[in-house]
Amino acid sequence: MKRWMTLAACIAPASAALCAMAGEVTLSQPGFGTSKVDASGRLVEDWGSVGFKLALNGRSEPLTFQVTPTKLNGVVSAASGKGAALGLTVESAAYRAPAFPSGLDVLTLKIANPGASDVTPLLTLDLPAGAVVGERSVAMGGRTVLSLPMAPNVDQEVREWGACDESQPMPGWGSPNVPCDPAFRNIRAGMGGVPIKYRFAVEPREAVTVALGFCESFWAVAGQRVMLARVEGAPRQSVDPVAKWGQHKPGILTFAGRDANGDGQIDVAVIPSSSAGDQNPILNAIWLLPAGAPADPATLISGAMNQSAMRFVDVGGPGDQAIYGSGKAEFTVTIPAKGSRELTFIVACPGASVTPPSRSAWSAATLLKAATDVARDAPAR
Ligand SMILES: [Ca+2]
Ligand SMILES: [Ca+2]
Repeated sequence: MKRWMTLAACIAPASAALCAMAGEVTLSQPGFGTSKVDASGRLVEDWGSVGFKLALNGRSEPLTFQVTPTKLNGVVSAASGKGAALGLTVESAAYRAPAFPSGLDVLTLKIANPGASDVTPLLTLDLPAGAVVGERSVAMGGRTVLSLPMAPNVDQEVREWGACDESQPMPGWGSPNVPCDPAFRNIRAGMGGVPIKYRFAVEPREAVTVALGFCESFWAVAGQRVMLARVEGAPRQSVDPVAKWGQHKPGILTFAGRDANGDGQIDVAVIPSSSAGDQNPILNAIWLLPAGAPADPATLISGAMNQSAMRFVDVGGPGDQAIYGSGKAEFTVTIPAKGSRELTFIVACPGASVTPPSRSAWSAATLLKAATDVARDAPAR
């Protein structure tokens, strides 16, 4: 009976999850690319695949799963995995959620501890080379591919300076129509309202002058992309680049910055003004200069101070970098005795990127409810 049902499901063209080769399960939705959970339980996407390892008391084991197709809430096609490592049992579930505009894959791990005392294993994400782990997300080539259920342990390489957020490099976005440094052609944008954040190592409590370069090349009229620029230790400044300098015209804001909290870093952020019609902040260039040094805007815009600056960043350009080097995302997870812990990862499916948790209204519960509602409303086949 069971075998017959599986074959019947494979004949129905829109039936996800049941038609793959033995041991692997595909995730799909009409009109969008498919993903799969392979026979060992790794979720395979167009950007790479993600798996897990567990470590406890100096021992480390990869998590592999027995994968079978299932229906969550009786209707949502999913891949169900059962695995065990280091005395813990782990159940996984992966399904496609109908999120706008192109869907998301949802991957849930439930780690259960059958023992009589609490344990605190280290859960490691096994990610492709080149994955950059951020504060609550993982990016590949500037595309946010994973939203993390909690902040990972910061045990990866931390560079002297870099972007530390989910903003996207957009090389060539700017089209300044006056002579200026080519850095104004490349930007980062905080799509969906994510802040553009940079961090620079300085001496603890050091004062520096920070110059931020902007050039608006989309809006022609003022009042659209209004942003707030913040540099640690200095009053924040509101900026509407078109109102201040005009469309396609580079401009500079300068700040008397200081490492106010003494952690040896200067924090820089550009965020959307809450009232702005366009909530995607942009940033074109950053200069760090000695405190009190002249910061003449025209000289900065010409590029003449790039070499002498303590630091010059062509934001979104070829030398731009994330503050975190490639690394693993590791989570310290305490599992209570006779209890369990559930973690939900939101994963970019083919062609899509995910919104970081700070900007996303989705939760594990609302994603499953949306998928369930859509599956229940789908015409019976
Ligand atoms: Ca600081
Ligand atoms: Ca730039």
